[in-house]
Amino acid sequence: MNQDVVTPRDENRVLVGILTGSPNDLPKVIKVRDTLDELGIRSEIVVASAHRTPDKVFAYLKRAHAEGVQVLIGCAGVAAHLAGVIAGHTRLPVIGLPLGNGPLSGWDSLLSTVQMPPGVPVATVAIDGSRNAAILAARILALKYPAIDQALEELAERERQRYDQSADEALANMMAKKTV
Ligand code: AIR
Repeated sequence: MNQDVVTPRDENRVLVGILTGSPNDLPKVIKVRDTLDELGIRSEIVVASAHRTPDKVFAYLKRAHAEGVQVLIGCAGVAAHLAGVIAGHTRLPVIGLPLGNGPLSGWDSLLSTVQMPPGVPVATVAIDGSRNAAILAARILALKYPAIDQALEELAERERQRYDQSADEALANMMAKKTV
């Protein structure tokens, strides 16, 4: 088995390919997969760098096209060209997740991900915006898959309930969770 691929948990087809520039990014990138899991969307994570292992990026894209992956997410820190390079090699929608590593706290990765030339878009989420990267991928997929649209509605309802609590209720729920 390829050790660079973190395999998803369910048995459906992989719809989202998540590429990330370094194994050191994984703690943040796992959160993308967790949110996709929450929505019932199968994904896979591949460690591949636009600078250090470009051939691996291209090999993955070839496989992803062949296997019917529908949305790609490129995650990287510092000089973060991964999402842009991916977007230059596919017509699939590409989401960029700039990571807040390094001495510039993610400003470098934000700008190098978002400032794409006309014709090669990367839909860039916030620095370390792992959850939004996943939800944006789900919204794209929801145009085609009603079950994902339904899962997004249920997620939104859970969020509504969470933010609709009074402070007392929220504290009681937090305490209850602590004692479980
Ligand atoms: N990176 C790797 N190849 C190209 C880039 N931009 C990024 C990784 C990681 C950062 O460089 O995504 O966030 C530092 O990588 P490392 O492996 O030195 O920790």
